[in-house]
Amino acid sequence: MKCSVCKKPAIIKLRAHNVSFCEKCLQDFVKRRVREAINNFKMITKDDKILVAVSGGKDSLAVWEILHNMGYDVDGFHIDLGIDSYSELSTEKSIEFSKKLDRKLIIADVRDHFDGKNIFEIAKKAGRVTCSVCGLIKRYLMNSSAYKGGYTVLVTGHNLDDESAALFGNLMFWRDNYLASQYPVLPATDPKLIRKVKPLIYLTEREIAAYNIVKGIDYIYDECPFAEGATSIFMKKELNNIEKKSPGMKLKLLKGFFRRHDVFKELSENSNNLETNHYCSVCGFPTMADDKCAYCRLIDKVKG
Ligand code: Q46
Ligand code: ZN
Repeated sequence: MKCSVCKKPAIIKLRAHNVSFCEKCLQDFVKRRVREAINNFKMITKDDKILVAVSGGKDSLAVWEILHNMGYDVDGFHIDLGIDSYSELSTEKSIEFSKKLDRKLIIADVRDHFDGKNIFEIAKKAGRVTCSVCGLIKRYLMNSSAYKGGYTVLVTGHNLDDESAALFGNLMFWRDNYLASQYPVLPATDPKLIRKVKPLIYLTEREIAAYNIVKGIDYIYDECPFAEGATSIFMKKELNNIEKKSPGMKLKLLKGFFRRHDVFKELSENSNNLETNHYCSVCGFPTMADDKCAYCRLIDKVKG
C-alpha cells in the first residue's frame, strides 16, 4: 500500500476519502481538516485567548497540540473527577502534556467544590445519574474558569464519531432543543458565557488515534468507567456498521445536518423562549432558572 500523495509506504487507509497516507501525509491531512473546520465555521483567530478542555484522552491532547503548533494562544483546563485510578491517570497525562507543550494547565478538582466528594458520591447524594451531574459540573466549571481567566474561547475535542452519534441519538428522539444547540460553534450569548468550538468535527476517532501514535502523544487509552453502557457508545457502533458498508456516511450525515441547522434553530426558538436574562443569585452566572442556577442548587443538595 502506497501513500496516495507522496507514494512512500502508507501506514493507514481511509476508505471514507478513498486515500492512503504515510506518516507525514497523515499529519498534513489531519491539520488540513482542522484548518477547514476552523475556517468554515470561523471558530477562532490568532487574537483569541483559548482554553481547551483536557481529559488526557486522545482527542483533547491532539486538538491542544495541533492548535498550539498552528500558533494559537491555547492553555488547558482539566477536571479531576476523583474516580480512583482513572482520574489519577487522566490528570497525570494532562499534566505531562502541558509540560511538553510548555503551556499552562488549570486543574479543578470536584472534591474541592463539593465537600470532598467525588463525582459518583455527588451524583448519589443528589439522587441523579452520574453522567448527567458530571455534564452539568463540567459545563459550569469550564465556563466559569474560562471567564475568570479572561479566555475568549473554549475548545473541546469532540470528533466526527462523537458528533454523528449525538446527532443520530437526537434525531431518533427528535430532541429539537438539542438539535438546535448541536453545532460546531456555540456563540457567547452573554458576556459571562464563553463561546465554545469543536475543531475536530471532521476527523474520526481512528484518524485522531493514528495521528497521536505518529506524533508520539502519550494519552490515556481507558475510557471513564461510567461511559460503559452509554447510549452514545451504542450509537457509535451502529454508525460504524453503516460506515463499513458505505464509507463516508458519518461525514455526509453531519455535514448535511449543519447545512440544515437553521431549520432546527427556528423550530426550537418557536417552541421555547431560550433567552437567559436571569443571573444566579449566588454565583452571578447566567441561568434559565429564576433564582439559583442548576450548579448552585446542586451544591445545596450535596452539602445540605
Ligand atoms: S460524563 Fe460520564 Fe463522561 Fe463524566 S462520568 Fe465519565 S462518562 S466523564 S464524557
Ligand atoms: Zn450559580
